[in-house]
Amino acid sequence: MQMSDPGKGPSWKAPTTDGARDRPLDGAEDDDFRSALLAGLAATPKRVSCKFFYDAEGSALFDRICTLPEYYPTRVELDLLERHAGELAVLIGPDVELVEFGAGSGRKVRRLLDALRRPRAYVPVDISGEHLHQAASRLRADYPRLGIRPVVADYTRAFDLPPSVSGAQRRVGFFPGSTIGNFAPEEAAGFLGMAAALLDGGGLLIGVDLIKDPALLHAAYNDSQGVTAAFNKNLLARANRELGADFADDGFAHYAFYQPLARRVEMHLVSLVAQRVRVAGREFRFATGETLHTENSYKYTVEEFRSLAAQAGFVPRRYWTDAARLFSLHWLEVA
Ligand code: AVJ
Repeated sequence: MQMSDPGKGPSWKAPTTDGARDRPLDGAEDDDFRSALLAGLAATPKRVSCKFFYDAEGSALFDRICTLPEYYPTRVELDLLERHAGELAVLIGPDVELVEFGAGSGRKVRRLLDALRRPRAYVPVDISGEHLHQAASRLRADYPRLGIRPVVADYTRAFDLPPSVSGAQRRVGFFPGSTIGNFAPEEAAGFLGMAAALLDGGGLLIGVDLIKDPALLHAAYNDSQGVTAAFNKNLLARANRELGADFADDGFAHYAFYQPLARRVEMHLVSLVAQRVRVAGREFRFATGETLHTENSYKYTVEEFRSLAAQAGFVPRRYWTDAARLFSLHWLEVA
């Protein structure tokens, strides 16, 4: 596995397109869907960042993925948060400002907030103002004494946090769901280095999906109800809705597989025929079998992840896994 080069140090820099040939354009220059998709379709092999999955339709499909019997990460992580709530509260300590990278559905952060003693503030960081607004208003009703301070930012890049609220003892990051798996290991090290700087004096609670029997990974990304396929194909439907593209829904197949050498699940949309597609007034050709690479989801062993975190400026403290060792939750303190 290509761990980040320790000689490069953990300091965060925005990922460049260097070495991007074999991965989606995560963190590359293009922030908006139009320019990112146009650039990704012109590249060889074709690719687009998985961050564009999450329009309203895609977010709803992702919420359904989280309830699927084959998709263990959500279920196992929620269970770990509940099972170890008491220990988490002790390790994390009272009066914290909780910074969540990405505004989720709120289920996980509620479980954590309910475990903590007198959490002072909740700072969700998300690229979408709409997600932030929803996350904030849902929580405000149930946690009236919690300061809620949404920050609109792309956390795959360097960004600043507002000053801590008064009374907060330390800043604690929360990055659940193994979303870190969307970064290549060297990018993950960069993200962790940036997080360590933001969370100086505090720590990070992070969920990390584990290497396991590929058959279980395969099932998790090829569910029997076809929800993951619909989630993947929604990217094309989104291009049709927003960019006047003319992707044919039956022209592409969802294809997801675990690549044990790269230690990642790859998702692709495979062209079933030779075809031309128009996107925002430009034409692109797909050969039969050509793919648009839409996502990587890297998996780790517990020890690999702890050493990655250590290289990035954290002291790995406790971690928890389920009995079947499907998923892990790590408490990291800033060195
Ligand atoms: C949100 C990135 C953690 O990689 O498992 C679920 C996204 N993709 N099914 C994952 C996803 C297909 C998910 N993450």
